[in-house]
Amino acid sequence: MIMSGYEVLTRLFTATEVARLRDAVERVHADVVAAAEAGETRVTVWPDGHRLEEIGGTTIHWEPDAPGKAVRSLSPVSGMSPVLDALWTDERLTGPMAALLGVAEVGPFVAKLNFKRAGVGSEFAWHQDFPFWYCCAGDAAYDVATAIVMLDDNTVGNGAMTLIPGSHLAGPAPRDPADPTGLLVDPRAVDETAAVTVEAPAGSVLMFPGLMVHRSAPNRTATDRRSLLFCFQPAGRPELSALTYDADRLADLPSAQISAGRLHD
Ligand SMILES: O=C(O)CCC(=O)C(=O)O
Repeated sequence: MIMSGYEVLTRLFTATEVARLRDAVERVHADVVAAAEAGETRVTVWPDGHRLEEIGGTTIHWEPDAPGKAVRSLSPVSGMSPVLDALWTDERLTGPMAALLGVAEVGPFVAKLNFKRAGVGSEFAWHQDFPFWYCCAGDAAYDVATAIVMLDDNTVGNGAMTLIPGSHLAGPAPRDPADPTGLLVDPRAVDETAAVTVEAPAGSVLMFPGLMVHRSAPNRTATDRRSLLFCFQPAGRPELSALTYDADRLADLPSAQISAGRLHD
């Protein structure tokens, strides 16, 4: 685990718990979308064309290419469901996350829902979670890690997570000069021959640090692939919702330069 940097806890949650979590997630989804339709939202279009809509402190990230409207993700979702909030103190998550971060006690950074709906759930390109968090939290972003609770079986066909084991050890990766957000990893710097796709049944949990290089493919199947992403940090630090995104901080991180076929900072 130390070298590979990730851990898969198979069927950490029972089928009954998964059913309860799915209900909670769909209720939060319905509430947020209904509030967005009824109220005034703040719309942001990211440089990659993705449309974000904020309502009541939660941001809806719409699927960029779906016919009709489909939610790609909702974030943050803390405080919207007691069933989801209970995960922040569930020792099955906090114990391994504290061990992964090397601290005695962990607390919340942000909770997010990814929907990857049947047929329309789109790709997440190669990235580390770190640069976005660094733009918000500075060096504290080094100490954030994610537990993905799988609410449906994860398969290659529905876009299971693909990781580059050990990639976290190399620090912030060179970023893709062709990506207008400045957040994605340069695909030329990714050794895809080392990639591992994590197929696991619903109720399993995948844990990894913010520096892990990862992606996920589109969901080409006829069923949803929903996930809860709980991002933990050492206890007592401010949550992401209390911080402000400052894109200027990206200048501190490596950017890619390719010359004579070699990649360097
Ligand atoms: O849910 C997925 O497939 C990808 C999640 C991810 O990489 C992210 O939300 O940053």
